[in-house]
Amino acid sequence: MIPTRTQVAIVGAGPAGLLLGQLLHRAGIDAVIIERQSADYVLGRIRAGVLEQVTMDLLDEAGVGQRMHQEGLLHAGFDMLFKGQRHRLDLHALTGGQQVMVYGQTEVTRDLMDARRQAGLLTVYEAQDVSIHDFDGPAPRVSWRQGDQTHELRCDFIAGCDGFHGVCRASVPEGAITQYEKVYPFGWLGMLADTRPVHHELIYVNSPRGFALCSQRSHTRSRYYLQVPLSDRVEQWSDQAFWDELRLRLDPQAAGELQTGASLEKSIAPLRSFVAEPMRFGRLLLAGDAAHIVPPTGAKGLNLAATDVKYLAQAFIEHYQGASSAGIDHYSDRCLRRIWRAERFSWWFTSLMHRFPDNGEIGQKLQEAELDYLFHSQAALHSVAENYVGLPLNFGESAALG
Ligand code: RFL
Ligand code: PHB
Repeated sequence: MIPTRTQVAIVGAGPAGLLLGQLLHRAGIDAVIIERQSADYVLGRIRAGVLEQVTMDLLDEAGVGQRMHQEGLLHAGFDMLFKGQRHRLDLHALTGGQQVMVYGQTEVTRDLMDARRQAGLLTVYEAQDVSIHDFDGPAPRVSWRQGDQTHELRCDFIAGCDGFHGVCRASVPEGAITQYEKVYPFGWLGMLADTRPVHHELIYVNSPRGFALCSQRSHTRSRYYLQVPLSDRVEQWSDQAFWDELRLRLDPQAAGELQTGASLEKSIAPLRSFVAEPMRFGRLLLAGDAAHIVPPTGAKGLNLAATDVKYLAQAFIEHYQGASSAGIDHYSDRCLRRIWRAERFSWWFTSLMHRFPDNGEIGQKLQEAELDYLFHSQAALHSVAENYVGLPLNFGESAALG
């Protein structure tokens, strides 16, 4: 039975929506999730792979961290390959002991879906024509269709967790929102394969042929990416063509050790930097990709979605415990500070590692000079490492830093 009223209506069952649902449930707050796709479709999207400590902590707090700790891979560093040579960036040493967790977004989503099912909580999948109403007043509503049945859910708040192409941000009147956007002139072609990863850590590659990334999902499952022109179609790329091009972008040792095999999935994702300000409009609050997109180079997208959700859950809990509405009032400002820092890092890392068609030979030389500088400067290495593992939640909040 679908209720007609809940406290928080969550639009979108990606990691942001599911994590918010779980945190609210643990605090005794009622929420219904409305998702456009089927559960299988959501689980079939291969996306992020790297979790920051803040995200790991939040998954633990939500009670869904168990499998991540068993099956996830802690990484204490990664390699950067430029001018044909690999250099290791030691995250652990540079950040006083921090690491990142390699654990796929698909697995995070599966863990959250399982927890939701076990708790008997409602997610409406395959909802058509989802619309949100009256969020600028005291009684917002969400409506949708399923077959020839129309449903309406009344609520106190709407959490817009419906990703970049969702309905929530699009429903805000144009004059009430400012959007900042940069679209990069290339995409990432990703491939998943049941082959032994070429290296035990990630390799980020700057090559005159374009960027490449060697990532993984387990000791037996690899995830690789190639920078490709936006005009490329995934059908143009046979598995063989992918492996051949990847080999050409790697150093001789990695190229020699690369294990190839049939792809389980291949897809092309465009790269974009995007921020919508503010993130709250009356009783509608946006979180995750609905409000911002980073190019995936810095591995920040899912982690930012998780921190938005942390702040949003705290704000709702404060509100319902009758303590204060300060969390809701300050939600947008609190998130945006962290978001812009991650946008800056992701843009910088993308600019450093990709081939930009208009920058020519000098562009390549300048990138190589910057990479060479990076690996000879402790200060520069430290800066990359602290951003990659994720800046502390209270970064910049001390009196000294303003
Ligand atoms: P999602 O995952 O897009 O989920 C939104 C959900 O909303 C649903 N939806 C609707 N539901 C109802 N009504 C509507 N009108 C709706 N419209 C949409 C959608 O079906 C979907 O289920 O957003 P969310 O939850 O904010 O999560 C964000 C992350 O998915 C995203 O930031 C990351 O995947 C980004 N990302 C990475 N992030 C990292 O932190 N580390 C990484 O290593 C990393 N690698 C990546 C990435 C993204 C990539 N792609 C494909 C863009 C690698 C790639 C290649
Ligand atoms: C991934 O494994 O999908 C991945 C890892 C690191 C990134 C982006 C994507 O920076």
